[in-house]
Amino acid sequence: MAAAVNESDAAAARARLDTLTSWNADWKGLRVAVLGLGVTGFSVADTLTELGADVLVLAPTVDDDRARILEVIGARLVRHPLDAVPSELEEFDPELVVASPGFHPDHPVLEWAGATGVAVWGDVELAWRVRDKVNTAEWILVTGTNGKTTTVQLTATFLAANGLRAAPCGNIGVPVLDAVRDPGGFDVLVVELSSYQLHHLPTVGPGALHPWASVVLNIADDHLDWHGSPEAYRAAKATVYANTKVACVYNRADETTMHMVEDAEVEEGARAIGFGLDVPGPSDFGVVEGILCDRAFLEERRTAALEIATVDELAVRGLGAPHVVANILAASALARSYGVPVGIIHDALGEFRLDAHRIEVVAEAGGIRWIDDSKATNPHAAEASLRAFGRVVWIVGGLLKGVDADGLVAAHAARLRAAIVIGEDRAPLVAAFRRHAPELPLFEVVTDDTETVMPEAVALAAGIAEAGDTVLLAPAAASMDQFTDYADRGRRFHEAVRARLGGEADGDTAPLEPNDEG
Ligand code: UMA
Repeated sequence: MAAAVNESDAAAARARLDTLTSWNADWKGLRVAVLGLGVTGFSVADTLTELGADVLVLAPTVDDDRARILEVIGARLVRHPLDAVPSELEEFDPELVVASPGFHPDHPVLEWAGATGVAVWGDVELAWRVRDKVNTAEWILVTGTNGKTTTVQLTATFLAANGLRAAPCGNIGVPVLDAVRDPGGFDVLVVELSSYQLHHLPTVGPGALHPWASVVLNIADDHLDWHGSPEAYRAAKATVYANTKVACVYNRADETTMHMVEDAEVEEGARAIGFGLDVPGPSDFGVVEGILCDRAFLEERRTAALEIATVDELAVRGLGAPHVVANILAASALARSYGVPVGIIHDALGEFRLDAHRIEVVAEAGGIRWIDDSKATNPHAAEASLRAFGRVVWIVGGLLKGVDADGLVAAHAARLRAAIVIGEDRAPLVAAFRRHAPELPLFEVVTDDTETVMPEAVALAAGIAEAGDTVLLAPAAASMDQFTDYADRGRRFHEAVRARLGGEADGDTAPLEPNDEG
């Protein structure tokens, strides 16, 4: 298939790539194939053409506006299903391939690159190499199975409250290259990294990141269909700690994250900082008698702690669910590593609001609370959500991504009033409920019509929920089988609840209290 591998050409190309560690390096004429033309591919093509590289973009589907802009900036576009290696790619003979995060490691084009010795980078590596375009910001890296986006937003909020120019970017939806090229410049980039992005990042050599601080918030099985095994998924996540300069933040309640820090090659002087909902040791963040505390970034940490906020004041602001408190502790550790005073963090929390579709109260009527946690796209996130409530009517299901939800059903069957199963992968969930909760009222929404899934689920829930119950949309699964994305799924849930309740819903919704029943 591929043109014969010319090893000396490949070695020469790699030697050249090693020198490309600055915006001002010689990128001129470098032949780069860009895989995918979503937000990432576009930011990569735009950057590389500006640098003077020779760019060929390969994509199966292309937004017309982006196609037009590519033409203007001088990048070539090949529309191809990419189920095999396009002949145009072989003729182009790239020195580098930059892959969008969604491309699976054994995608035919990436296998071709491996076989022919062509280097493959992700967009994050390219962004790191050209990070000196405007001014060189420090990078704080955030990954984990759940809570990434909230933690990135919290950290950036705390830094900004201290007068720093902080950019939340990465998997959160803003390509890192867009932040790096922002003409205003930033002091700190707070980068959310998915396991896909981490998979493509080297930990040594000229493309390796050297972050100021880094965190793996938690680890549970997710994206197994992409990575192939839990071990490969964990290995990708662990790379976030490599070369950290100041603080490796880990979750005391999740030993895997601690071992990742122990095994990481970090820079001299970098500290391991634990966070958790229990009492913190020295060098930790935690909770003492309802007060969130820093016992890491103060001289007298053996004997004293700094107060950040109380769980009660967070609960009043809808930030009291245990997993949200954990995210706040992690973000505080990251911000404190950069010198943000605890008083600033306290005051910034007063203004902070969770994004939509994250344990969002949709309505309260007749003593029944309707909660949208559509962002719970895997069992681990749904677990945190279920734990935050008492008696629950649970709307669950979608695409399970190769992950087993059996344990989740077994662990929470006792708190359920009923389960309503939606989505394409209903069979394993229904089987799990039959196995672990044979008496539980169980309903299936069999339609796959986007318009009717939520109205049907909500009608079933309204029929069975009683005063004091919570109807919880926490699907434990991805949404793309029936919805555009998790936000679309959540929005349709809101609409269905409002349509169902009409004028019944109470005007003011109560903030979430942390639940101590679970
Ligand atoms: N494509 C293919 N073949 C493939 C994969 C992708 O042809 O095998 C094409 C698709 O047609 C698509 C294009 O490549 O149009 C875009 O690629 P992409 O799926 O990598 O998406 P981007 O638009 O570049 O967005 C990516 C992240 N998407 C994924 O990782 C799937 C966005 O995360 C991220 O916000 C953005 O880069 C900026 O960094 C989204 C996500 O769902 C929110 N992430 C997953 C998650 O959080 O669970 C990992």
